[in-house]
This record gives sequence, C-alpha cells and structure tokens, in this order.
Amino acid sequence: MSYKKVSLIVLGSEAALKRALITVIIGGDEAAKSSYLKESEIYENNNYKIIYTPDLNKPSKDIKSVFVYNKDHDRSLLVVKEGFSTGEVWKQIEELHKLTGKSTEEFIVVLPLIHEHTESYPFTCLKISNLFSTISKMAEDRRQKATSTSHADHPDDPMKVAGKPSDSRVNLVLLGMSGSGKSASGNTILGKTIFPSKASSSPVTAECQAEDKEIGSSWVRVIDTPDIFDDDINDFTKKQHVNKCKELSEHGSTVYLLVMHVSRFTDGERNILRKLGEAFGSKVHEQTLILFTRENDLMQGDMTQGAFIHSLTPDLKKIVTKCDNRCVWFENKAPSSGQVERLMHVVHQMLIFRNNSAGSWWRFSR
Ligand SMILES: Nc1nc2c(ncn2[C@@H]2O[C@H](COP(=O)(O)OP(=O)(O)O)[C@@H](O)[C@H]2O)c(=O)[nH]1
Ligand SMILES: [Mg+2]
Repeated sequence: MSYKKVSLIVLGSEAALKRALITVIIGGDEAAKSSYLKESEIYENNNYKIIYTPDLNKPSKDIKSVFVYNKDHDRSLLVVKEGFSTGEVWKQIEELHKLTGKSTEEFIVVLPLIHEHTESYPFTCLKISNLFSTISKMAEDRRQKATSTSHADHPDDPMKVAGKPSDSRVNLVLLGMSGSGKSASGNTILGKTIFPSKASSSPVTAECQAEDKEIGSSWVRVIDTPDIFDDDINDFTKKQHVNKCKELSEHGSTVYLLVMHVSRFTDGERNILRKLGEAFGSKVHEQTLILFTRENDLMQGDMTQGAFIHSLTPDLKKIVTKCDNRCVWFENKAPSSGQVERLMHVVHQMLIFRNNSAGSWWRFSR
C-alpha cells in the first residue's frame, strides 16, 4: 500500500527557525537527510517530505529551483521570527510570488511560538499547533484513502471526467433573500451572464442551477439558488431546493455565500443562520461567508468597509460574528477581477483549514 507523503517547502531567512519547525514536524531522530540542490535539504519520514530551502535573502535562483523540482508539493511555509514586520513579510511573499509564479496565497506564514496574534494580516498565517493538526489530518486522510477505494477514484466520479480530483473542487452555494444579488454575484464570479438576474417584485430564480469554471488552481462550481428561506414557499418545495443544492455540491468542498444587500437588512434575514442550519446542518456557519452586494452604495455614502461593519445593527452583527467576520464585498454593476480574487482568497483560507480550529487568524480585511 503506498500513499503520497504530505510534502512541505519550508522557507525563511532564519535557518534555526526553519530547522526547529522541521524537527517539530518530523521528529529529530527519524529524519533521513538527503540533498539534491545546493543548500537545500530533504527530510523524510513515513508521513512527510519536507524541503528545507536556502536563505531567502540569498540569490533567488536556488529557491526557484526548489519549486521547479517539487511541483507537486502540498504547502509552502514561511517561517518568521518574533517581532516580524507585517510589511516586510508581505514583501517577502510578493517576491516569492514573482520568483516562483505561485499565487501569494500559496505561502502560509508560520507564526512564532510565543506570539500575540492581535491584528489581521494580509497573508495566510497559522500557529504551529494549528499547522501541525492540519498536516497530521492531511497525512491521516491520505493513509485512509490508500486503504479504502476512495470515491474520488471511482471511474464514474464526474470530477475525474472533468480531469480534476474532487479535493481541488470548490462548490460555492449562493444563498439569501430574493433580490439580494445572488444570481448577479454568481455571474460576477463566472465572468459571464449565466444566471438570469433582474430587478423584479417576484422571484426571478425559480430553481437551483450550477455552472463550473476553473479559477486559479481550483475547479469552481457556482450554484445559484432561489430564496429557499422564503416563508411563502412550502416545506416540500424548500426541501426539494435544499436536496438539489446538496446534490449539486456532492463532490469536493463546499462554501456557502450568504448574499446580502449592503444597505438593506430585512426581517426575513434576522433568523437566516438558524434556517441555514436547519437546512444544511448546525455547523454550516463554519462554512459560510457573507457576500455583501452593491459595494458602490457604501462608497456613495462615503463609508469604508470597516465603518460599515462597525455600524451594523445588532442582529446583522450577530450573523457576521457567527461567521467569524468573514465578509467580502461585490459591486456587480461594475465587477472587477479583484473582487473575485478576494473572494477566492477567503474561500481558500477556509478550505485549507476547514477541519482545524484555527480561530480567527485569517480574518479578512483589505
Ligand atoms: N447596483 C447594483 N445592483 C445589483 C448588484 N447586485 C445585484 N444587483 C441588482 O439587483 C437586482 C436583483 O439581483 P439578482 O441577482 O436577480 O438577485 P437574486 O434574486 O438574489 O438572484 C438586479 O436588478 C441586479 O442587477 C450590485 O452589486 N449593484
Ligand atoms: Mg436569482
């Protein structure tokens, strides 16, 4: 029985910190050490293959080679020392992005052991304990997959047909009241008009509908829905919609986008998380982010996103807090690729650590 080891590239300018992290993950004695690139080293045990990289401040072609030789690695970890400057770290990530062609989200900052994590960072970061539980889970999943015939390997798996493994597939389920901008937001994510979207006093979207698109390294399925929480529709129809949603998001990971109009919070939305929980399970808020539409309304009111969050009504604040402050803003009338990028950034961060109690380390801000 063989399975792919979890492969990690460890980056940074502090040799001692990089080595300490490797020892924590791999254990001191077990590490078999070999070297194939100048100044880079490989440490392996049964579960992990870890690549120690040269000093980030040294000539960059060595780092680039590490990425060329390890195309199928799982995570790139950037180790920083206590008292690091957010700006400096971000600069390093941008340089790594330029050098390797990998997106900035690829690089996960490993926070120093004793670190007061109080601010929100523009990059993905993790405490060692959370990193460790995440990668152990990955290793465990791989071992289990190797012993059972995994669903993803089944020849009928539609994702195999599409040429993508299920775990690189993301389902984005658009949920919310009629008129909040679900269909328009779906079209913005897809970059083309697929879902009918217009101003109307009666609901425009009657059925759940899905459309797939490759965004960055992910195969994204956008699922548009009618207002399944509408009190005017009967339980049977609601159940049908929910089942259809579940069917459409059967493969891969799922993130729910709770779509809300930035300047309109209605009575119907007050209990929306409870209704969402009844439909998709009590932990659904952990997989949910809030997508506020009509961002231009904010700008016209000279309001920043921070001020907006500050001024939320208590009921809306409760919803945002329950979703751990994961919010993104869309202006569907003037969509920019930056909006979708920011959404995917939050989505990826949720997915990387979905089985991990990483707390609020990744809170989105811009
Ligand atoms: N100005 C503006 N209008 C929007 C935005 N998002 C949606 N709309 C409009 O709001 C109306 C309802 O949108 P729709 O996508 O059909 O809402 P749904 O019922 O939630 O699917 C349409 O006229 C959209 O053009 C936005 O970000 N800005
Ligand atoms: Mg719609």
